[in-house]
Amino acid sequence: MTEFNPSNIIVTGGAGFIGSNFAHWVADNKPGVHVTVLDALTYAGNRENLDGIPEGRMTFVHGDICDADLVDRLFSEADACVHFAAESHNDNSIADPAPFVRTNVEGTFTLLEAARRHGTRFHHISTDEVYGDLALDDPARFTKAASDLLVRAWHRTYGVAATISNCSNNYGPRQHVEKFIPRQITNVLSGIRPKLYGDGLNVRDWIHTEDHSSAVWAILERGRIGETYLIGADGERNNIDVLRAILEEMGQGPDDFDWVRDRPGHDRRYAIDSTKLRRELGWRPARTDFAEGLRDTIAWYRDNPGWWQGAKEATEAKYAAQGQ
Ligand code: NAD
Ligand code: TDX
Repeated sequence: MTEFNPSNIIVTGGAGFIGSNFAHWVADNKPGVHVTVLDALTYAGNRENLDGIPEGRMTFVHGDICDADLVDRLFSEADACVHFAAESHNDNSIADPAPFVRTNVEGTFTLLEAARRHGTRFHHISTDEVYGDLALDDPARFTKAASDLLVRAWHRTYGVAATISNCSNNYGPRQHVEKFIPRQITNVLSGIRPKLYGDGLNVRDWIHTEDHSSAVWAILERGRIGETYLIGADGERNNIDVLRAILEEMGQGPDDFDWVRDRPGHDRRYAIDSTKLRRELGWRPARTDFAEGLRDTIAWYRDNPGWWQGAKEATEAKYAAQGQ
């Protein structure tokens, strides 16, 4: 197997949750690699997420992945692109799907065209939800699935050196307070009762974001071109168990939460079989102790109130208007 050793990679969406964790992971683990973050700084992006990455290891470019001229210029100087930029939140996609179509579909198309022109190695970050057990009935899932298909077509038709990974639910530091785990942690820290959708029995397969980063690197370096790899760490848990673990860790009672209106079309269960990734590339998750990962995540939100307090009020107002 020939290894691909990039020295200058573009990380789209690198000011968001998973992209910023990946940029830090590269800075910490791959000394010879320079990262160019391309991020539009939407409500979900935060320049501070990249603080601490040494100068000289990273360049930040504030821009849109749909900007073909900008993308073309960046691709002319890079040897790989890892594509995290997306509209990522299901509840938002139900309220307003337009930005999802634009960023997830048109944005991915714009990047693929640049990869085709410049022969750039391309890794597309996708999600387990594209394999949801229902029809493609919510816009977040639909637009991510559409972007996966574009990547496959650009590989098969134009020979773009692309790989895809579909990962399970991530958790860890710097995740937006709209998402399940940070929402509940910051609710408790703000004196708001946590909110559980539906019957609380929906299952998600949790992976620490550091393990997602190491898996993406393994695929970029050693993955077979044209292949799709599933990333997961055997972390299936239902929502009420996760919530009760948070409550216990934060000194609350097991019933100190509110039941709220369910998400329309709420997927019952996501689960990932990562055997192919483990067998072919020898990848193993390192942060498999969920209780410990949760403790560290709670500590991060407790220690960084300035990071999340600004977004908290607006997020809760939006949820309240939806009865959630
Ligand atoms: P996020 O919402 O935290 O971050 C998305 C980032 O993309 C933000 O920094 C935002 O500013 C940027 N962005 C959005 N539109 C852009 C545009 N048009 N141009 C440039 N930048 C733009 O998302 P996340 O949770 O970090 O997810 C990242 C990727 O991982 C997504 O593709 C998502 O589908 C995928 N994924 C997420 C999970 C999860 O559990 N969160 C699981 C599997 C896969
Ligand atoms: O307040 C809440 N209460 C609640 O019960 C919130 C915000 C969520 N939930 C439930 C809904 C889900 O069953 O928790 C579960 C997790 O919800 P989210 O954090 O919104 O994640 P999910 O919908 O599973 O989507 C995630 O995985 C697939 C990512 O956010 C997506 O980007 C990824 O594509």
